[in-house]
Amino acid sequence: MSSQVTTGQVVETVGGVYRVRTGDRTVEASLRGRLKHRGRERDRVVIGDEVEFAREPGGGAVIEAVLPRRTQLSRRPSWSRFAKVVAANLDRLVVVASVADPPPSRRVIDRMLVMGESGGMECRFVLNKVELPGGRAVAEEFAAAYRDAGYAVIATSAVTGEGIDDFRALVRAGSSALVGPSGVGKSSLLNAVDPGLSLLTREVGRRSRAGRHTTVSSRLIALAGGGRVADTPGFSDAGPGNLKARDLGRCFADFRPFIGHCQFNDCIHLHEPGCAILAAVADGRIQSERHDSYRIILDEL
Ligand SMILES: Nc1nc2c(ncn2[C@@H]2O[C@H](COP(=O)(O)OP(=O)(O)O)[C@@H](O)[C@H]2O)c(=O)[nH]1
Ligand SMILES: [Mg+2]
Ligand SMILES: [Zn+2]
Repeated sequence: MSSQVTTGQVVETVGGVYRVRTGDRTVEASLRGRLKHRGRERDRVVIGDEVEFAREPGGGAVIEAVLPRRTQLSRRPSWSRFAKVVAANLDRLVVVASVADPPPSRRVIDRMLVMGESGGMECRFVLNKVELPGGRAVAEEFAAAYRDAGYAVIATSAVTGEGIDDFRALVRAGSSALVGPSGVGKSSLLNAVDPGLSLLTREVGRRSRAGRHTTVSSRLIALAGGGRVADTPGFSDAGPGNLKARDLGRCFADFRPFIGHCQFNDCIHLHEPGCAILAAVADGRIQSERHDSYRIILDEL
């Protein structure tokens, strides 16, 4: 008797256990040793992955195949040179910074935007803590710079509630991952949208409490009122992952109109004569701050 194959989405991984949502049920599954990959990727199975699983006679379920990924979120653990895929098929990456405490860094914001672009996600930018003294001016400066670079910006305060309606509307559609330095207010923003989540704030992370060697889970959290957010512990927010140098320019939304117009096909937009990107930087159509970030990230690839 052959077991029946069903498709579902991985919503939680803990060690070797995968919780798979199918219809309105969630089943616990293990992995078939010889997993079939319907897409090109050969990575491990992560939250958001669409999988085919079979029910076992004993009542369990086994994941047999992973379907092609629409998007992927890759991050580099602080202890490694290499990026790992931590979530698949998310619709968007929400880059979160704060106007102060910690202050926003264009380098850090740009790296995170590259992370989202390289994984095929829609990128949004949230600037939190706008109610702090001087916050309004910082918010306006950053909002103008990033709007100009092609990224919509939402200014928020988890303390006063400013901008929370816009943030809620954003995360209620489809699935999102929030990324940003610790302390900017990611957990606070999600708690403001859905108080029932009771996420720990001040980065009393599950990892730091549990200790380095304890197995921690990754989850896709369903928000009350709709939308899902990825919760992936234990990763530094650094680095665009295993991107090829020649693909980096495309991960800058403001560079894209100029790509393909350089004199040389293999131009990497650093010093080459006839470079359309450098020309756009020279006359202000691309911000030099953005090209500075490009140069720094390219250097690391
Ligand atoms: N002033 C102010 N503080 C905030 C705001 N949002 C969060 N915080 C505080 O910033 C700290 C870090 O918040 P948390 O949500 O843990 O940040 P995370 O590390 O990004 O998840 C906590 O002490 C929060 O109370 C805000 O909008 N304004
Ligand atoms: Mg947090
Ligand atoms: Zn060029």
